[in-house]
Amino acid sequence: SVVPTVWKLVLLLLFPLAKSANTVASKLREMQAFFGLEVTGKLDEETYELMQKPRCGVPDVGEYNFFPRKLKWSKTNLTYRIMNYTSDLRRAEVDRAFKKAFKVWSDVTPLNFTRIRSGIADIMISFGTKEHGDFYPFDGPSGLLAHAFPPGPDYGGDAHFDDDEAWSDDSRGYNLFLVAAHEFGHSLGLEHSRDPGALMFPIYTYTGKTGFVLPDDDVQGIQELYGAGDKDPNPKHPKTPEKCDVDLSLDAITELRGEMLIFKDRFFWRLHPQMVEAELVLLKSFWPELPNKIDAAYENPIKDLVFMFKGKKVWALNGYDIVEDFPKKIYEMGFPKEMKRIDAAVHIKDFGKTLFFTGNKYWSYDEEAEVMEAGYPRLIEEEFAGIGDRVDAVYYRNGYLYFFNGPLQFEYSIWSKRIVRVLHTNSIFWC
Ligand SMILES: [Ca+2]
Ligand SMILES: [Ca+2]
Ligand SMILES: [Ca+2]
Ligand SMILES: [Zn+2]
Ligand SMILES: [Zn+2]
Repeated sequence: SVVPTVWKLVLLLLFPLAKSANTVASKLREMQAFFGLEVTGKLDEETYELMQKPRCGVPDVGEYNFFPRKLKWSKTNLTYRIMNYTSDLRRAEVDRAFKKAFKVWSDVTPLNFTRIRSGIADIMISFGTKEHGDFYPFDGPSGLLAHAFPPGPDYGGDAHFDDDEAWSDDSRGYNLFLVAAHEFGHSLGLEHSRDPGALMFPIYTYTGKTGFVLPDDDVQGIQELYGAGDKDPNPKHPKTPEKCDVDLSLDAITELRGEMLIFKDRFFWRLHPQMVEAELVLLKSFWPELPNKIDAAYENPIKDLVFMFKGKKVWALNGYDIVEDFPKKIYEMGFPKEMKRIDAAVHIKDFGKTLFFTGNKYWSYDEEAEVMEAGYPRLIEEEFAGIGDRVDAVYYRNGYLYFFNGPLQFEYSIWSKRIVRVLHTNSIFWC
């Protein structure tokens, strides 16, 4: 068999019903298809990496659902009861996390949630470890974080949280509010989403301290079951970008060790040179300490560092790790103190120079001497005629600069100093 024994154990933990190697392979194929990986049925590195990530214990695909699809409550007034507490948080903090998690769903539906303190509620909430009274045991720290049952009598709607996790109300350990909001989605009848931006995506990502807003994909899902509510206090639900949208514009582009990273809102696409299909992931799932959205990025391959910019700050990243002493202020690189942000950055390795674009001007930075070059800033229009007077994102390849401005992309030859082609922004994805 191609699957080493220790991994077989991992697989059996994840897929307790998969008894034979054949079933394991078919489960792997389902999982790979769900997450948009190459479907091999084999435990390759990418699949293994994915399996290591902290996640919800509710299975992703059809035959592993606890119950058939499309279950929903036939009433709009639902009750919940908190049966016990974790020792990780104060009781009031736990109460607040669950209340806020229910509000995520009541804000966008006609549903109301009332807490009761005795008797049987529709949604019974409890903390437990390992085997905890159903046939779906937890697994100790990390791995499975929680699970919940779809609407129905008895266990139906109930939500269980693994008390071997360190629960928090911030970025440490696992954020109870975020996990609870996801689980209550199951309690109301939602399944997992393939949209990496959705709350119902099965993998846990801490999304930051700023106020949580339910993503559009989840709103569509829950409103399909229950309809919309009277008034939504926060009607702007973030949509996940579509790579083939003809109006697609970009925030930033950089290479990272031979891969292209293409940034848009909370996300970036990873584009391997040999792969046609780009993978969309949340910025926070790679670099939890970075802001949710960045202005500009570039790679210095000699130093093996990627620099990312947001507002007046710059971060240096060595793979997954933020380099010590970062973030720094951009004026430490030689920019004027009053400069608020950088729009785009690109490293031209043939010259050892990095160009920075902001507003209608650009700077040139000498990477070896680590100083801004004399004679800058200059006007973009003077050096790069025809690309417009601003740059959203830019990258360099084989003598060409690719400038992105809204839905258009300009291929510019640095040798002949002119635009060679004008393309749609989304053509970077071969749309
Ligand atoms: Ca119940
Ligand atoms: Ca666990
Ligand atoms: Ca930008
Ligand atoms: Zn889940
Ligand atoms: Zn359980």
